[in-house]
Amino acid sequence: MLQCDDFAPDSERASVELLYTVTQPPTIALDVPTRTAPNGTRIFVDSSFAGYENVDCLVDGALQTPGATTGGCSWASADTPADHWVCFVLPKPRTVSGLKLDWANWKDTYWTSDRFEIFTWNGDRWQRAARVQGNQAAPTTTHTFAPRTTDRVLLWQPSGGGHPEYQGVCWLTEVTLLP
Ligand SMILES: [Ca+2]
Repeated sequence: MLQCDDFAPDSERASVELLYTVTQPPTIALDVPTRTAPNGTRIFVDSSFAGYENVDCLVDGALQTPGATTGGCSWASADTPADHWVCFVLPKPRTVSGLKLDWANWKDTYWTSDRFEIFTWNGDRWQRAARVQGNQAAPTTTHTFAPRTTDRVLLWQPSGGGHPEYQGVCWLTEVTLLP
């Protein structure tokens, strides 16, 4: 609470309440099982839903067909209250200015995550590039930021940040790093 005398001829004081939320950059361990995509990008995830371990599908250039199976052509995290994340470790640094995210479709719904953040690695620590809140359901959502050169990009979904009707998962069919 911040207060000061506002010098008005009354007994009231001007006051304003400031609330801060301090969020630490996520701590992730890149020691989980990984897959290496044909383009040399290594992909790490926090977890996978049973039957949805095929993380290569996130960078194969192909999209799931709505109404068709989601198996094999989409990756889903486990359905848990934990934070979920996908980390792309590139073969060499490149310019990245955003992510284009193609979401899985199931039961006529795009399971677009509601809240997530995008981080890039500066060689020493994660730097927040974008924070997304209230992301609307859509086949594709695009999130841009000031271009930077990096060899690691992290899509990080905090606990409960999934689609409002499926908050415990992150479910994607393709992730494109924008140059
Ligand atoms: Ca794909």
